[in-house]
Amino acid sequence: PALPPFPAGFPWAAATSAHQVDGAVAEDGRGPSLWDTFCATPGRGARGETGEVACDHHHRHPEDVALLAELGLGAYRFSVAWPRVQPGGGPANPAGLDFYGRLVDALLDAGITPVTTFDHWDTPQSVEDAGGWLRRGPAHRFAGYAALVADRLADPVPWWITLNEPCVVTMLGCGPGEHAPGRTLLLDALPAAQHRLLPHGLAVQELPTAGAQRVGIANNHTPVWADSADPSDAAAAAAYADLRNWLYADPLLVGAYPDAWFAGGLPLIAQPLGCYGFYGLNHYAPTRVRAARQGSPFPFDLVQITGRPRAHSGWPVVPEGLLEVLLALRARYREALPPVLVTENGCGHADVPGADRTAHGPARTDFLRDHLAALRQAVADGVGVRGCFVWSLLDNSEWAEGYEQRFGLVHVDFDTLARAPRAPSAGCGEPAGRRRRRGRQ
Ligand code: GCO
Repeated sequence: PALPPFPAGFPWAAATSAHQVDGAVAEDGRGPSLWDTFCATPGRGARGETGEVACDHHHRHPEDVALLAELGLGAYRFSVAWPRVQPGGGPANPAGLDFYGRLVDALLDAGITPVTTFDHWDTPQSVEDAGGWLRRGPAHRFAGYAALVADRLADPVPWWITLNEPCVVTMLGCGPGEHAPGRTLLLDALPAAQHRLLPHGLAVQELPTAGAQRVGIANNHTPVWADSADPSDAAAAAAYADLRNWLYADPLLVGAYPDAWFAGGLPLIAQPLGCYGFYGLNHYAPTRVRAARQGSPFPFDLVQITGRPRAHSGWPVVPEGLLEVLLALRARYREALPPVLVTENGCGHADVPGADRTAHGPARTDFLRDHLAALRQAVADGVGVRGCFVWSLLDNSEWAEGYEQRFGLVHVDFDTLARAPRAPSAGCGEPAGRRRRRGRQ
């Protein structure tokens, strides 16, 4: 049977983040972020690509706001670069705050709702130099920074996201070191998980005083599939789900850690649910897990999901995974689940030489259509979803992968920085050959 349409006024939106689009890294008195340092280190970023110029959103934001309006999008999720606003601790850098003030004004003038992330991974290098997220100290510095931003922008900005995907900072940045800051601590990285949630708790406490009204987090969730019915595979899948999904959500929503592996900090992290305007869900793909083979450093092994199309990132395309993850959140948290915003969903495909770069091509069109159908099913099933942000507005720097994977609704030519909205016609699909698997989906 046909699904009912999305509710009238359901907000359609797009997202970006500062490191991935802003560029202008040495302007305005901005200091280096740990991602600048990581990308400048030989062998870290693909093809030596950095965020120095990125999409030059810093200078071209008026054009990008016009594109959002042209696409008919009602909201824009962007992030404030902490090292632009407060590069070394102490008072705010006024020129840095002014940039975000201009961006917010342009959005409001165009009738687009700003949704602002305080920290989308680009922590100042000065924080990392002082021990980074392996220590508790940055939590307090983050809360001070968030208050500076909120003092300036809270009135016009209705929606605030404290952190983007703290799990990735622990699981890719400090565990295997595939992301900045590039530490290779394996399971000894776990303190970073708690130290990433402390600033969230502090900010949630303090932001309403600074006038911020709807505050939430953007957590990445993946359905975790056991590779077989064998109890050892099921136990491995449960351990992975704890580490990857629930460790970052249970403390916020039910005031407990999912497992005895974790400890500490709860009084700060577990804020009353009334503080949350929404829960942000980033979702890309499910993960298949089996019991660890001998010699594995983790209590599970990841197994490739086969029989599905793949995005250029190597991630399997499983639209019903979005429905599965929304139903799992509702089943786990029930009335403790705030209204959900899908704060990221999308797919990256490389340009195909000779193909029309300004067409989405069937792979991205199918991905978006089928994920929206899964979202519509979740809404029809009564999950309280309040809006959806496509990742991303623009092709941009995909972190350590550089600029090859294109996630944009808008094509960016990285030689000229010219933008061109993609039309939903055939033309740019997945190039044969290079399909690398990444650790996070
Ligand atoms: C993340 C980030 C985005 C990514 C996107 C595609 O989830 O990793 O929020 O910055 O670019 O998810 O990988």
